[in-house]
Amino acid sequence: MTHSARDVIVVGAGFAGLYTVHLARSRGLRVEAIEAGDGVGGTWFWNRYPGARCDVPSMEYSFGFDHDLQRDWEWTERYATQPEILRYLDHVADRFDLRENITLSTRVESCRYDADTRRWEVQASDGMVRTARFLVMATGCLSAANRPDIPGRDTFAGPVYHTGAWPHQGVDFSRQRVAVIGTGSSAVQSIPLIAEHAEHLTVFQRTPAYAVPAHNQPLDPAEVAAIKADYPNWRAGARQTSTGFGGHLRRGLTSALAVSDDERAAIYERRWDEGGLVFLGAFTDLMVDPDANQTAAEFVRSKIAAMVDDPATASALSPSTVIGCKRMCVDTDYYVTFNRDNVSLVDVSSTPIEAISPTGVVVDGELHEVDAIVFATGFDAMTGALDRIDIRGVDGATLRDTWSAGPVSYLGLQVAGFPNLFTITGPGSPSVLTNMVVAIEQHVELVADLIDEVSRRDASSVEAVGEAQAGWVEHVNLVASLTLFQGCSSWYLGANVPGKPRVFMPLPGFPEYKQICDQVVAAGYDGFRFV
Ligand code: FAD
Ligand code: N01
Repeated sequence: MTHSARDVIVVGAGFAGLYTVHLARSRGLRVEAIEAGDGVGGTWFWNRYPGARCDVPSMEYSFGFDHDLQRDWEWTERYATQPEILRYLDHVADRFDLRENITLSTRVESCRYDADTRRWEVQASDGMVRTARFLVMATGCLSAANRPDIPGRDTFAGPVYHTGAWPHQGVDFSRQRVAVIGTGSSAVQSIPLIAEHAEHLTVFQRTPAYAVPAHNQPLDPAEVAAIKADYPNWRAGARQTSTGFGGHLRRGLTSALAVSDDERAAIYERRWDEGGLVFLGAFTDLMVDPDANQTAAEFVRSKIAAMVDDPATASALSPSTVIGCKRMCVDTDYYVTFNRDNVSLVDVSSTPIEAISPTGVVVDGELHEVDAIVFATGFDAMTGALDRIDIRGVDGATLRDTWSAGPVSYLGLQVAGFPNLFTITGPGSPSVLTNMVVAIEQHVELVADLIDEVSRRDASSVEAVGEAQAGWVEHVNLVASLTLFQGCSSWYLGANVPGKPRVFMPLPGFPEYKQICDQVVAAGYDGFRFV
C-alpha cells in the first residue's frame, strides 16, 4: 500500500477493528488497520490467563452483522473460553479476508491532524508515517494494562504476570507459591484454577467483589438450533435491553421493595440458580434505589457466608458497597476456593501493599514470600489506550490536554477539535455497560455512515460541534447521577488509577442511546459540522 493510498486508518484489530475494516472495505474505502499485537482478536489475543472466558452468553457475545457467519459458527459452551473466542475472531478475519488490510506487531505512537492537507499523519513503531483522511480508534476500553506503581515492583526476583498480557505458552504454577494482587473479574476467573495447581496461593484483596455463579455448561444443540432459526429477531430483542443481551429472558417488572421478604428471596434464589449477570435484572430498581440495591447485596453476602467455611474469611470477602456499581463478576468456584488449605487471603483495604521485595509482597511490615506474582489489577479503562498515543488535532491541541479533567465527547464518537477522528465505544457511550459487541456494531455502522455522509456532501471533514459536545457531557452526567453507578470507587470512574480524574465515563442505557443516535442522523447529523 502506498503512502497516500488510504482513506481510513484503524487502530486496533479486536472486535471493533475487524468490523471497521470489513465495513469500510465493503463501502469502497481503502483501509488499513494497525495492531500492536502479533495477532488479531484484541482482548482475546491478550487475556490468556487461566479461566478467561466471556460473561455475556456466547450466542450473544458474537457478531450479528452477517447472517451466514452467525448461522455457521458453532459455540460449544454457554460462556466461551478465551481460546474459543480467539478462534472465532481469527475465523472472522479469514472468512472476510481481512488480513491483507491489517498490519500486526506495530504500535501507533502519534497521530497528527494536518489542517492544510486535511489528513491524519500516523506515526507507528515500524518507523513509517502513514496518512489517511479518516482515523478510527478501535483501541479498546480495556486494553491498557494497569500496573500499580508499588514501591519495589520491579525488584521482584521471580516471574511477574499481568492477566491482560498473559504469556502465550501458558504458565505452570505447580510447586510455586503464588501471589494474586486484585479481586476483580480477572482474579475471580483465574484464582480457582491457579489454586488448583499452585503449592500455595496468597490473594491480596483491596476491595471484595460481588460474584454470581456462571453455571457454565455445554450448549444444548436443540436450544442453539432454535436460536439460529430466529437469530435476527433474537438479536433485535437483545438490542432493546439496557445491557444489549438477554432480551429473551424474563425481566423483573416490580420494585424489590414491593414484594414480601419471602417472595424477594425466592426470586433471587431462582436467578442465582440460573446464573449470570441477569441476576441484577430481578427487579426494576436495583440500580436506582439504594434500599432495593441492598436487598440484592445482602442476598449475595448471605451466599458468601454459606459458601466460605471460615467466618473471618467470609466476612473479608463480603462487599459492603452498592452491588453492581463495579462490574459484577461471574464466577466458577471462586468463593469456595478460599476453603482450600493452600489459599490465604490478605486484606489490604486499610493497609495498602507496602512494597514488593525480591522475595515477596510486604503488607504492614510482614513479608509474604512467593515465587511468582500475578497482577490482576485491571486496566486504565476507556481512556488509557488513547492517552498512551500522542494525538494532536486542529492547531496541535492534544487529546490528553483536552481530556485532562476527564473525557469529553459528542455521543462518545467524536471530540471537538479532532476532525475525522472517531472513537469506537468511546467515553460517553454505553460501551462497557453493554454487551460490547452490540455497542461496537452500532458504533462502527454509525462511523461508516458518517464517512459516507462526508463524501455525499462533498465535504472534507466532519467534526463534533463544541456546544453539542458540552450538551452531551451534561447529558451523560445527568443520566449517571440518576443511577447508583457512582456509589463506589470503580474503574468506570477512573478511581483505580492514581491521579486519574474521577468522571463517570460510560453512559447507562443502550436502547435510549441508540434512539438518540438515530434521531441525530434523521435530523441531518445534528451536532456534527461538515466542512
Ligand atoms: P480490544 O479487543 O481491546 O482491541 C483493541 C486492540 O487495539 C488491542 O488488540 C490493542 O493491542 C490495540 N491497540 C491499542 N492501542 C494501540 C496502539 N497504540 N497501536 C496499535 N494497536 C493498539 N465484554 C463483553 O461485552 N462481554 C464479555 O463477556 C467480556 N469479557 C471480557 C473479558 C476480559 C478478560 C476482558 C479484559 C474484557 C472483556 N470484555 C467483555 C470487554 C472486551 O474488551 C470487549 O468485549 C471487546 O473485546 C472489545 O473489543 P475492541 O475491539 O473494542 O477492543
Ligand atoms: O480488573 P478490575 P479486571 N493494590 O479493575 C485491584 C472485564 N473483564 O481485569 O477494586 C491492591 O476489575 C482492584 O482493587 P479496587 C470486566 O469488564 C471481564 O479484573 O480498585 N489491589 C481490583 O480488585 C472487568 O470489570 C471478565 O480496590 C489493587 C483489581 O485489582 C474489567 O474487564 C474477565 C491495586 C482489578 O480489578 C476489568 O477486570 C476479566 C493495588 N495497587 C475482565 N490496584 C469476564 O468475566 C488495583 N487493585 C467476562
